[in-house]
Amino acid sequence: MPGVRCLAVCHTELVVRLLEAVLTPSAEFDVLVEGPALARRFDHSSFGVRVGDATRVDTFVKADLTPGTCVIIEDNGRRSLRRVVQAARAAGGTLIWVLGTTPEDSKRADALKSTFPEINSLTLAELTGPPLQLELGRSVDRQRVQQYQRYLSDADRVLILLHNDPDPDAIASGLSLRNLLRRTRQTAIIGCMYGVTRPENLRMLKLLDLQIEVLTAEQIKGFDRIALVDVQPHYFPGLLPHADLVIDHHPEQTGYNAVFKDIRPHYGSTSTILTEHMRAVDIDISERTATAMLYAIKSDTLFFNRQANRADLDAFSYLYPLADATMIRKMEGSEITAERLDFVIKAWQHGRMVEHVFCAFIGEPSREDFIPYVADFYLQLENVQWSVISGVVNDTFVVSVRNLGYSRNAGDFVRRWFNDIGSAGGHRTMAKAVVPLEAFQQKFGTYEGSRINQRMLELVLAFLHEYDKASKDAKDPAKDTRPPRQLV
Ligand SMILES: [Mn+2]
Repeated sequence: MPGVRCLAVCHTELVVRLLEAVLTPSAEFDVLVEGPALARRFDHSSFGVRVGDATRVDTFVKADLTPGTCVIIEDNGRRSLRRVVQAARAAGGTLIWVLGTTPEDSKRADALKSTFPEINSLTLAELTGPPLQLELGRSVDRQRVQQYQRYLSDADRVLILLHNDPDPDAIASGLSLRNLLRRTRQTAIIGCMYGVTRPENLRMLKLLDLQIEVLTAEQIKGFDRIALVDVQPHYFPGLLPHADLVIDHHPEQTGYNAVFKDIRPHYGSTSTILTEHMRAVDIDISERTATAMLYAIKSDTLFFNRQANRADLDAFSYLYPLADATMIRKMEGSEITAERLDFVIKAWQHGRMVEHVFCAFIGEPSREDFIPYVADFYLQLENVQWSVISGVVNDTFVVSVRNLGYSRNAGDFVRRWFNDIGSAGGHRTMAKAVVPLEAFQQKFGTYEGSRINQRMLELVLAFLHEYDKASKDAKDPAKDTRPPRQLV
């Protein structure tokens, strides 16, 4: 329940403890009690405790109640319940649950609903299972989605902007948001500054009959409202100091303002966030949209091998029956094209295999995606545990690393050598570094062809041996970032 805050008005320790068990640590949880005696029982708890009169509006105001706060009010059978609900509403509360502890309470809750139709009721039994968490999260999502839907509804021209060379997650997120905004390809453009290049992504567009417009900075500025999905405004330096809506699963960035944003870095894909948005407002998800989103979740999480969590699995299982599985298989069919085969052969001819490491420099491919493709390819070869493929694209040195079952982390390898001269990052099993060729040459020496590959192999082996050594003598692993001396 990212970003969910709950404020509970409680009268008994049992209910406070139950709510704590159900809500923390995923939600921010505060308790409001009437007297200091009850409050003292929670002196050393992880949640906030306030003492105050819950029939007073200012008690809720002081507790920072906002329209997005989930207010849970324990029904203790007293007549003051109605006044507590009134006070919470008057203080701006819109998401209100009345928690009944006895069977009579549900009748009282029904009576209360005739005055306040928007309140929800809840029983102790419902409290102990996951449905509560889900329901609270969904209510917050619903409110959030309805707000941005309203905000964007009167705009003439809406742009849904994606990052360069959009991947399946960006494409599916664009399509999903267009559905959420109830717009068509005429009234909401899905666009980017540099179009799709990877063959499998082009194939996805073709199979799903989707269009991504390529736009200039000038054209982008001409839209009434701009929403970004799977990317944040800092990605476009100087272009978007302000955005209307940002939905993304990459780490949150600063330096821009957005009217609405929903950033969830622990999610495996932006499509997962948007699946939750669609479910929260009960929108019909078409087969085409479900197919795109399912494929996106699968590919962004590498079928759950990369960072993924419960939410990704939930979204996946929700979309699965709605999607066209055959079409996904067509999109996935790892396309062997003639030009890819050229680089696979080149890598085989010039690469080297040492200690289960396959290392190859493939020269200057016309596109960057040949490099990860070749890296993936050689990880399938028997005895290969690390595949390290490098190449030069537009004066940039690019390295893709894949590993399988080796104890060392691929992300650590690229950070170890390339973090100081370019961008380097990744996970245990896959990583990538992109550095200016000049910076690479300054740090590691100026070489050509097979000598570059020799140097890369040295870096890999040095990294792997450094680890063996460190784990053997269990010393503080020396943080020497100098390149290793060259092997002869
Ligand atoms: Mn993504």
